[in-house]
Amino acid sequence: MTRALAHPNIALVKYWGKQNKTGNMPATPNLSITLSELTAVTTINDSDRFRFQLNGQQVNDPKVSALIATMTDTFSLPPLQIDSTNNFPTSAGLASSAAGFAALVTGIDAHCHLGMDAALRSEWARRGSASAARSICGGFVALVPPDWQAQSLAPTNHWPLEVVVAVTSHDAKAVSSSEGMERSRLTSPFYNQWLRSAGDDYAEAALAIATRDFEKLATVAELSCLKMHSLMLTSSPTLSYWTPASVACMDRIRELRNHGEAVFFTVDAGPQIKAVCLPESRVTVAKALSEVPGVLEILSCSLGEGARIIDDEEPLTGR
Ligand code: 2P0
Repeated sequence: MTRALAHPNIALVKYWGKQNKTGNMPATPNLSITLSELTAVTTINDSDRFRFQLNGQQVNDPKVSALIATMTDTFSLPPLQIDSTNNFPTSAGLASSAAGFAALVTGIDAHCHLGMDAALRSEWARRGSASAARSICGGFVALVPPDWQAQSLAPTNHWPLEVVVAVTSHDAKAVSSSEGMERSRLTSPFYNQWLRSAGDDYAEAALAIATRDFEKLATVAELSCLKMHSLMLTSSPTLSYWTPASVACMDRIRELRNHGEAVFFTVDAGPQIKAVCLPESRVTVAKALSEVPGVLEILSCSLGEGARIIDDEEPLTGR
C-alpha cells in the first residue's frame, strides 16, 4: 500500500485554453501558488482489476481511466485499486483535480517503482489535468514552454503569502473546465487577444514574485483573472461561474486594498473567491469576507509543499 498527498494550487496567471496537440498542453504560460491545509490523499493498492474511488464512492472518471490506461500501456502497470479523498469541496473551483492527479501520479510512481523525477511526474499529471502539473511542486510554480513540465520559481519561504478562501457555494460546477475552455477557444471574440497578452502577464508576475512586489503582483493577477472571466462570459453559450456573493467579495477586497490592506483576489472556474494577502492582513480579510452576505465558509491556507509520499501515521492536513 502506498499513500501520496498533494495540495491544490491557485493560478495567479491563468491557464484557459489548450494547444491543438496531444499531451494536454496549455496554450499560454501560467503560474501558481501551491496551498497547504487543503489536501488530496491517494492510496494505491494492488488489485485484481482497476478500481477508482473518490471520497469513498466508486466512480467512473473518464479522465482518470484514460490516464491509467496510457500509464498501464507505457509502464506495463499491474491492476491497481486507487482511493482518493479530498478534505475540501470537489469540483467546485478549488482545484480538486489538480491535487488529485498530482497525488495519483506520485502514488503510482512510488508504488510501481517507476523512478520518475519531479519533471516527469509533472508531465504525467498534466496529461490528467494541466493544472495538476503545478501541484507536483511547492511554493511558487511556473508551467511554461517548451516542455510544459512545472518548475519551481521560488520555495514557500521566499514570500509567506496567505490565501483566504471565501466559499460561496458547495455545488459542483455545471460546466467542467475542460469543456469551458474549449468553448472559449472556439467562440470568445477575445480569445486571440488572450493568447497575445498572456506572455507579458506571466513575465510581469514572475518579476513581481522575484522582487516580492505585492502591488505589482496584485495588479497583474487580478487582470489575468478578469481576462479569463471575460473569455468565459463572452463564450457562446456564456459561462458564468460566479454567485452574487462572489461579486460582493471582489468588491469588498478592492475596498480593503483601497484602505491599505495587502490583499488581491483571484477566482477560478467556480464561485469561490481566493483572497491572496500578506500575513498581517489575513485576520482583517478573513473577518471582512465572513461578513459578506452569501459567504458560507472561510478557509485559510498558507503556501504548501509539492506532492509527496506520506506514511500511515502522518497527519493528512500537514504542509
Ligand atoms: C488554472 N483552471 O490555471 C485555471 C484557472 C481553472 C481556472 O486549470 O482540461 O482542470 O483538465 O487540463 O486543469 C482548471 O483546468 O483542465 C484550470 P484540464 P484543468 O488553474
